[in-house]
Amino acid sequence: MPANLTPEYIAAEARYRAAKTDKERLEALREMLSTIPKHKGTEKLQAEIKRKIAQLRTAPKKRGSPRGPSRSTLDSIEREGAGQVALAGLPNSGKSSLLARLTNARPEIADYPFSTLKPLPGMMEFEDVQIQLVDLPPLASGYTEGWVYSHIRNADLVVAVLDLASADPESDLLELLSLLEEERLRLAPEPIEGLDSGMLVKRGLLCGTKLDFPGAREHPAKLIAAGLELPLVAVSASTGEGLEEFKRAVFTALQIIRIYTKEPGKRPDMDKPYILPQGSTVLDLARAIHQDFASRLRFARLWGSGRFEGQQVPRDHALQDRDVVEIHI
Ligand SMILES: Nc1nc2c(ncn2[C@@H]2O[C@H](COP(=O)(O)OP(=O)(O)OP(=O)(O)O)[C@@H](O)[C@H]2O)c(=O)[nH]1
Ligand SMILES: [Mg+2]
Repeated sequence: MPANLTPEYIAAEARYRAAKTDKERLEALREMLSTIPKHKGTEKLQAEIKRKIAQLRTAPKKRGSPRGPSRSTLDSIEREGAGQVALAGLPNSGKSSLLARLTNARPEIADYPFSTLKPLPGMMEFEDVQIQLVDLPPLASGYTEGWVYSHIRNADLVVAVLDLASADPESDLLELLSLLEEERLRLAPEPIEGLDSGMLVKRGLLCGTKLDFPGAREHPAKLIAAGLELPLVAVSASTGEGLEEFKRAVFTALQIIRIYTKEPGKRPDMDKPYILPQGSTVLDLARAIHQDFASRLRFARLWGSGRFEGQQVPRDHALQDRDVVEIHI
C-alpha cells in the first residue's frame, strides 16, 4: 500500500470495511475518492474505488424498488423542439454540467463517476429555436445498459462530451468511439442509414469540457486530428466560455432551417418559425403547414434569399435559413 495515504483516507476506508448498507459503502467510497492523494502511485487504487462506486451505483435494482428508475422513463424521451441531441461521454466528463448550464433542467452533478443514472431532457434556447438536450448515464465498458445506446440511436445529433482536464482526452475520445462502435454506432458529419454492415452512422459533434482547467487548451487541436473530421467546440460549464459557440455548433450540426410565414398583405409571423431540414422546398413548407396547402399550392413569394424581396418562386424552390415565405393557393 502506498505510504502516503492521509489519515482522512484511512478513516474513510475503515468506514467502508465496517459499512452494513450500500448507502454507507457508497458514502465511504466517495470520501475515499476525494481524500486519496492524486498521483501516479495511487492510480490503480483510484481506479479500483471508481469501479466499486460504479458497481454500487449501477447494481440492478429490485422490481418496484423506489430507488431504481422505471422502464418507461428509460426507454424513450418525447421529442420536443427543433431537434433531439444526446449527450454521450465517459464517466465524469461533464455531461450533466452542460445540461444544467444550458437548460432549466436540474441534473445531479458530482465529482465522482456514475452520478447520472437515468436520462434527463432539457430545452436549450438558441436565438429563436428550442433544442432538446438529453443527459445520459456515462458510457463505460461492462456497465452501460442497452437503453442508453437506444437514446443515442434515436437522437438527431450525438454530442460526444470529452473531459479536457483528463490525463489523455485523445485516448478518451478513442475509447468513447470504440464503445459506440461495439454497439454498431459511428459518428460522422453526415448521417447514413441502412448500411449493409448494420452500422448506424449518426450526425456527431465533439464537445471538449472543463476548458477552465490549466492545460485544457492544449487538447482541442489534437482532438480535431483524432476526431474523424467532426466539428469541435470547447467549453467551460464553470465560466460559461464557449457556450454560445456550442449552441451555434449544435444548431449548425442539426442541419435545419427556420422559415417564417406571412399572409398576403400582412406582416410576417416572426415568433414561431417552421423548422425544416436543410434543402427543403416551398412544397415541403406547405406540407408542414397543412396537407391542404400542399395540394392547392400555386406559388410563393420570398423575402430573404431571393434575388429581390417579394420574388415569386415555384413550388420546388429550395428555401434558406430565415427566409420569409408567403404561400399563394
Ligand atoms: N472546473 C470545471 N469543472 C467541471 C466542468 N464541468 C464539469 N465539471 C465538474 O466535473 C465533475 C463531473 O461533472 P458532471 O457534470 O457530473 O459529469 P457527468 O459527465 O455528468 O458525470 P456522470 O454522470 O457520472 O457520467 C463535477 O465535479 C463538475 O463540477 C467545467 O467546465 N469546469
Ligand atoms: Mg451526469
